[in-house]
Amino acid sequence: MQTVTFNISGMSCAGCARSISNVLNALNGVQTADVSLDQHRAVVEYDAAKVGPDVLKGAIEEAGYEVAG
Ligand SMILES: [Cu+2]
Repeated sequence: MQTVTFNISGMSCAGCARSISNVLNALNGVQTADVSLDQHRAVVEYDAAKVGPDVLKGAIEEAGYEVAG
């Protein structure tokens, strides 16, 4: 398992964090997605054989949020 952290802007409430969490968890290869509204951050544990940071980042952006770094 690999872990990656994304700094996310555009989250304004718990619903946003939940949306992002749902989107990430729906991806094949994602083990856990821990989204923090307070820290504007998502920590994702994933199987590198199935998915990568680019796909994870793309999914967050498609959900309507911005990823910085
Ligand atoms: Cu919200």
